[in-house]
Amino acid sequence: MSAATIETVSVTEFSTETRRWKDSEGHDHASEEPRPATGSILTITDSDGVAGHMLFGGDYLRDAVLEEFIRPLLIGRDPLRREAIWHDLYLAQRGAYGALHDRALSFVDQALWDLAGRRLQQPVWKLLGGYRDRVPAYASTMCGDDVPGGLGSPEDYAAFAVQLVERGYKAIKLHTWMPPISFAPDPKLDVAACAAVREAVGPDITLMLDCYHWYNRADALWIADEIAKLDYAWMEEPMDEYSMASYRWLTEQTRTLIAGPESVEGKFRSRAEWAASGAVDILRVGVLSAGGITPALKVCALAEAFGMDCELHGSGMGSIAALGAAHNARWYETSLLHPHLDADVPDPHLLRVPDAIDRDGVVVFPDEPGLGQAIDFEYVAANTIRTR
Ligand code: LLH
Ligand code: MG
Repeated sequence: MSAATIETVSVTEFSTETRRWKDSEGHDHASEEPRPATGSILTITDSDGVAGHMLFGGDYLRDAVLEEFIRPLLIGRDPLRREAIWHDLYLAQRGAYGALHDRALSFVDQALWDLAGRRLQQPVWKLLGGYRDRVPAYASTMCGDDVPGGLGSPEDYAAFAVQLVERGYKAIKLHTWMPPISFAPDPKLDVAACAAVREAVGPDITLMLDCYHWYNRADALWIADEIAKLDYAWMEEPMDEYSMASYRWLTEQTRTLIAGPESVEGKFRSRAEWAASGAVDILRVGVLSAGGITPALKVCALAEAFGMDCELHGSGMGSIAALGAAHNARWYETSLLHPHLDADVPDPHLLRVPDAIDRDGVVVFPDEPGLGQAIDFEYVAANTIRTR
């Protein structure tokens, strides 16, 4: 039987609405009213007419990236040979000098997994081994802000944490204050927020901290030691992750488990250095930032070999698929939450919230073939700006 081959690679841009906005440093904030937005879908179609899709926001797959790198490396290939395609894209990155970024690899990899699931009529999390069919989610808060009724003080975090526990969450990760919105970074304020939340939710809720990302070693160690007293499960990214030596220094000295890296480039290779150096206790990887599900799973296996948990950064159905495979991952990180945002309401281009959290704070994985992104293709068709 001859294999199907990839015939078309296209991006559809459509009008939609969002209830989030990003500040100049890329942190998400809640919007009281929905704002107009442009969504994009990468679609890869094979010679049997089977298509795989990847939904994304932002202008990340420009014409030059599609024309110069992606189409030449995909068209005519067997879409099920993801590892071969991913490896060729990875090799092309060196000479592309940043033009072919890890997000592009991630979108292609996820669209190819979606295609595989649709072709084989199976959900991707099951194709990847189906270690589990559900996972507890931790509520990941937005950063602190200066919005009335938002996240302006330790008391605000405590009040929001109570709401999240009432909603069913068994774990909460605080993102505290980061410039440019609100205050200057302040270790004492971070610890005060951690203490207020612990006091409000009691001892049985798992808590984590992701604070200002550019503290120095002394401040990071002080915060880590203080939150150890509050029984925080881990701390992440309190310092610039380009200094792996600083993380090794911190990890060696504090009782709080240190998780990372999140923002460092280098996919599984940089994570191998972090694991081998003892720079963290919990190894992290993002499906979006590390080039897709395929490389993220290599990090999970690497962590397993080192006897470490692997923590998947970021929400999305690619993370859910990876969580279906990795038995050393414990939690799903929700999209960033805020008191002004009802995360149970889907964006208009979705049929439902694809990673819905049940009343026990658990995500039950979808049964449908592919990634289960719940894209409303009728809405997309009615609101298409252009397909290229
Ligand atoms: O700085 C931020 O806005 C957050 O740290 C954000 O990047 C978030 O994705 C995160 O760190 N999650 O773990
Ligand atoms: Mg983080």
